[in-house]
Amino acid sequence: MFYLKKSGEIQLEESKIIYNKKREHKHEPYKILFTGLDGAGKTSIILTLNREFSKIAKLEPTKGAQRTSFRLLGREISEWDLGGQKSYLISYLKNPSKYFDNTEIAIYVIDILDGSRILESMSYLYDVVDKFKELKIKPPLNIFFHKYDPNLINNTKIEIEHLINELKKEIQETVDYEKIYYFYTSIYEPYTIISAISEILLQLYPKSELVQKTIEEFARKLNCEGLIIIDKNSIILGSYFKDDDSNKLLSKTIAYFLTLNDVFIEMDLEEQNDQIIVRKSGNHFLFKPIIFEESTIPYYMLILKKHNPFDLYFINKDFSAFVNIFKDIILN
Ligand SMILES: Nc1nc2c(ncn2[C@@H]2O[C@H](COP(=O)(O)OP(=O)(O)OP(=O)(O)O)[C@@H](O)[C@H]2O)c(=O)[nH]1
Ligand SMILES: [Mg+2]
Repeated sequence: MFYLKKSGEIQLEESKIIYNKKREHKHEPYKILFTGLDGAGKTSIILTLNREFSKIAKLEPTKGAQRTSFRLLGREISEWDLGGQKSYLISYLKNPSKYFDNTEIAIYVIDILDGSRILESMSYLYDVVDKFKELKIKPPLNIFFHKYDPNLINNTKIEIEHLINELKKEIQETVDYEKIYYFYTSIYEPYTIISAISEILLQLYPKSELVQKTIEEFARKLNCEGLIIIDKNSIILGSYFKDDDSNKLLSKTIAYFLTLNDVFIEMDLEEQNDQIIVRKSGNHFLFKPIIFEESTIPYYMLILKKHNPFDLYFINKDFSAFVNIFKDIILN
């Protein structure tokens, strides 16, 4: 009797704690931190994700900590872009609780084209990790080897790959940190940024697994080569590819379909549920908004079919069923 009562009390205490934690999480946005030296490319990465390509050419150094927020799967994400000029870097380290605390995900950007500042960049990385430890937080640390441009000539590419391997080794040996992940990114291949950020952010959302399963099922039903669901911030919520070629082809086109769609909306050519169809050398692309209700922000579906053109009648029929399931997962 006594035992039961006692355990009941403990149980209650525990569930209260869990409940409070959940409540806290519900209201507070996830904090994503972008840090690294000045000129590393942090702001350019964020602008690429927002498809604000024209702003990249005129970029000024970021002044202090710039915050923006957006919603992903119904949760608010607060994006902190920490300007990397020397005086700012020092002030972040002096006041770590203000800048680093509550970081849910950290992205550290290293300019791999600027060999002369690699040591400085590594040194700041270690400072940041120390601050995380001081604050007793353990956000996944995602290191972007940035400016890994597609047009690097062969010799440079080999040198850079060598450098990156050395850096990884050094980080592994120097930093005692549980979750470190590496990405190769370039603004000249927007999909490197889109896929890295999507992978990183979706770790925060347990329901993304269910979304992924639903997408795979739907893609098989359509018998297509590839299918991607993406939101308006270029975050890939799930994807299916029959093979690597389809993956490459579809992934590389995402940013351009989204941009084309932006143009159509801007020119008032876009009606709800309008789809864009493109055919090139036996590859058929279909880009289609997913809209639940008029007021909600749309998601987008991009499908690749090889050989056979789309049977739009069948796609539309199956599509409505898919949208209902998708909506249930997203809104609950
Ligand atoms: N080659 C190449 N250049 C890039 C890439 N990304 C950004 N840049 C250039 O790098 C420069 C600095 O980019 P920013 O985004 O302002 O760098 P930042 O890290 O925000 O710098 P701070 O705001 O001072 O901390 C700009 O001239 C960009 O055009 C890339 O992938 N490849
Ligand atoms: Mg900046």
